[in-house]
Amino acid sequence: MKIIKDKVSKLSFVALLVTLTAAMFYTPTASAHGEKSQAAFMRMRTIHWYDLDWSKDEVAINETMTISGKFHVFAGWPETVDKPETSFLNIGIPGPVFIRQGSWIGGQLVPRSVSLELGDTYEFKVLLKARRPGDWHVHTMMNVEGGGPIIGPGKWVTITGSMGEFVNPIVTLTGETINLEDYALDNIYFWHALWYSIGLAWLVFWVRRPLFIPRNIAVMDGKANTLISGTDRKVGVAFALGTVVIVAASMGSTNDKYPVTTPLQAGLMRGIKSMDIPAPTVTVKVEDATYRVPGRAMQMTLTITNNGDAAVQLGEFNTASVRFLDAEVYEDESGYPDDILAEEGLTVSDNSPLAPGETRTVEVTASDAAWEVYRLADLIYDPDSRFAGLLFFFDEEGNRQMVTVDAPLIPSFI
Ligand SMILES: [Cu+2]
Repeated sequence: MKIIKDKVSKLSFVALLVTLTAAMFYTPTASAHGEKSQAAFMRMRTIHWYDLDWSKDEVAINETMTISGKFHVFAGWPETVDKPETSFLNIGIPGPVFIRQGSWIGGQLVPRSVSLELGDTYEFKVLLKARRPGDWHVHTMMNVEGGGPIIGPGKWVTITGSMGEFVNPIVTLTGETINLEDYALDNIYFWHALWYSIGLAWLVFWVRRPLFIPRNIAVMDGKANTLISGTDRKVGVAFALGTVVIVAASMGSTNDKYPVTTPLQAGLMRGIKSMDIPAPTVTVKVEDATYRVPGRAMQMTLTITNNGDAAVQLGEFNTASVRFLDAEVYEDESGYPDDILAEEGLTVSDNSPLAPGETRTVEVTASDAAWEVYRLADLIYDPDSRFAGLLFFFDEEGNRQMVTVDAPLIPSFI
């Protein structure tokens, strides 16, 4: 009976180990990053990305491309998300398929976290170097402490060539040129293998005897003392001492080999320069807003007042990186990703130029499958179902003004 129990518990242990190992090694290639699963209110009410430009659609290994544009930090930032006091400008890609060679906000290099001000708009640029061939969805992204990664729009970029050719040379502060791609790789393999085998030896030593159930029975019977022998104790001490000796000795030799080291740099940069955008001369009041579930359309009643000196027309509504355009007023020529560009998605009940000094109440409809495909419509199931976005007005000469809107959204199921 005891032998059978031993066998069963050993078998189940091995099965568990195999499952865990398999789970660790099974890593299928991810091509997108769950951008659609991020809560709609996060994408609509935090960071608004616009005027984006992916400099290339196809790039060879070792070549560079840039992503540049602007982002507006929404003044109606949700209460449930920490303010962007510690934020890091990032790129959302499936693993290190590119390396980031530099990123800039307002012209300043930002290798660290930055503090962003609500209501401000910033210009940014990220320089990427291609590392792994394939088709990748490349997103802008802002990591906000307490808020998580806030994803921007993604565009497919193809990397060609072979990963074996990728190099990442840098000159260290001591004047040595190294290739970061394979620097000290042998050492890394060695240490992983060493600690892995020590761990495995430790496991095997304990696993080759009766496991959980027989040991539990022994403890229940008051025979716990018989479970650990003198040899077990000696082996335990040998493992402990061995570990300490290996760590101490290798630390000594590492310090000899690399006398100058500096810690990884971290910290917060404040006072990042935001854009000087004159206050818009157009004001917009959202009278009401509804989302029609069957029509995949959002309807807003807006009262627009033009306090400027040129007539304006509404050309674009941008929310969560989905752009709804009125094709008669504005056409996008930037090569913005198709799936989040509704070229004729914006309908305005009266979009004739609004003269200076004039006020007009209009019905604005933003309709596109993107509401469902990008799961923005999920917003209506939020306890605080508000929508937010950017409205762009254009005058005759193509001058643009940006107005933010932020209002409750009422769903309609008929
Ligand atoms: Cu993606």
